[in-house]
Amino acid sequence: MRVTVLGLGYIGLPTAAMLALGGHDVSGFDVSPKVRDGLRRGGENIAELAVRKLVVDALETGRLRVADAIEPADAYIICVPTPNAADGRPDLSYVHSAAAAIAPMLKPKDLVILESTVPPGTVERVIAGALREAGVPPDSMLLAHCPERVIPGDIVRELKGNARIIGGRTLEAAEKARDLYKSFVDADMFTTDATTAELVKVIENTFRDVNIALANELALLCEETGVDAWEAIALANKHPRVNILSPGPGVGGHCIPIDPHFLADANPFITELIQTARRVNARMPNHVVRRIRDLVAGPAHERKIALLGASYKANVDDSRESPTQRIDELLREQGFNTAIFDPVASGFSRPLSPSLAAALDGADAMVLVVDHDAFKSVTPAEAAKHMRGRVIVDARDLFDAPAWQSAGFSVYTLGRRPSVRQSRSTNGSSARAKAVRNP
Ligand code: SAJ
Repeated sequence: MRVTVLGLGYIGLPTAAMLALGGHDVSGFDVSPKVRDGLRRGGENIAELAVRKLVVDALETGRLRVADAIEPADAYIICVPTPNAADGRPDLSYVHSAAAAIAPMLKPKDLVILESTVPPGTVERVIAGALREAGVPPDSMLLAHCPERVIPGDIVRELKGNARIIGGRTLEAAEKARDLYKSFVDADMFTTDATTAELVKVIENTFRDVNIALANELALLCEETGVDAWEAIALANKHPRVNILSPGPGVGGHCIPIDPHFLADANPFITELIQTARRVNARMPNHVVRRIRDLVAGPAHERKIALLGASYKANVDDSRESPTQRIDELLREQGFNTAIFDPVASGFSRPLSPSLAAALDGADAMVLVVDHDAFKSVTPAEAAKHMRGRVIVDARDLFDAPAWQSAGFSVYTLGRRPSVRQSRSTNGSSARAKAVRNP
């Protein structure tokens, strides 16, 4: 099939590459010239290495082209962002623009697939609506919603291996979309109607937000009671029907903190649980900052806090809605000086330190916000060489707290009472087996 992919971001690009490698003739378009140029230079701007390799392989086949304009095709896949507008509601203008842009080139029975995460009803209201506005009868086209489900960090494996929900505006649309995805999806594909598919996607991310909120609430509770939350959650997860996620300094990214609003805003009176979970997660940066304040004595304006990690989660470069953003803002509002180091993040709102040493130089506290693999090798000796103070705040349970304590640091790990001893050995083998924790 001739396929045009609109939006070459973290979903559109690997999807376009997969389709090309699956034998389709794919034209990819992105409104950003920077993105297009980067791809033409061999994908140097793609942070995830497996995705970069996939794209390079696809470009080499000649079946994936980066186009400077939207090209006519038999199938169009819309993978554009749906950010939160200033009023907190989803901004569907990119979805509308994409549908309006392809409208003049559509032929009867062309397939139009929306992959972007959207509030339920968007295919009908926005895509079919845009076609109608352009004088194209939506009933003459095959419209579908096939929500993306891949996790940044493991995109290539999940694109192939994750089951897909294929929601068609009609059964014919769903079946045709499923046939297209068959060229690279090596998992079950379930067909349904478009609005159900839209809802399912938002449910998935809401489930994750609520689950993380439970972990965060338990972390705060454990700090009060003196129990180690990481150990308690790991042990609870030994139950065959319990699977609690990990606490952390907040929930970031462009999906999990935003998508639950699509449900909550639909009816604020019957979505209390979803809204409460959002609040629990949104206040985690405040909790971390309160602990920093407790541990770092003296006037804030004479104190420097080094934040490790600026992206929204481990080993990804994306900084959207990153908890570090909020922690940094709160610290600076209180008068602290801050420095942020992240070896992988891009697009953070303020300049980052050029090196770990520069961030730690003269710092009174080091705060681990993102558990990048690169931070695992930070040692107490290295930190002590540069820091003025001896305070470590670990919001991800990455560091070996006893080792840092032995080296003279005060350590607070999220989910453990700051004053209790940090290591609890039960029966010789540590019950805090990190291996049982969720990824
Ligand atoms: N986080 C925790 N504790 C955890 C897991 C995550 O605090 O146990 C935090 C992370 O640090 C991060 C945030 O939550 O700040 C979100 O990270 P994530 O790994 O949970 O999710 P995303 O945003 O990278 O990807 C999610 C995935 N959704 C689900 O797993 C249901 C992915 O499959 C979706 O495709 C993606 O959203 C999306 O684009 O919608």
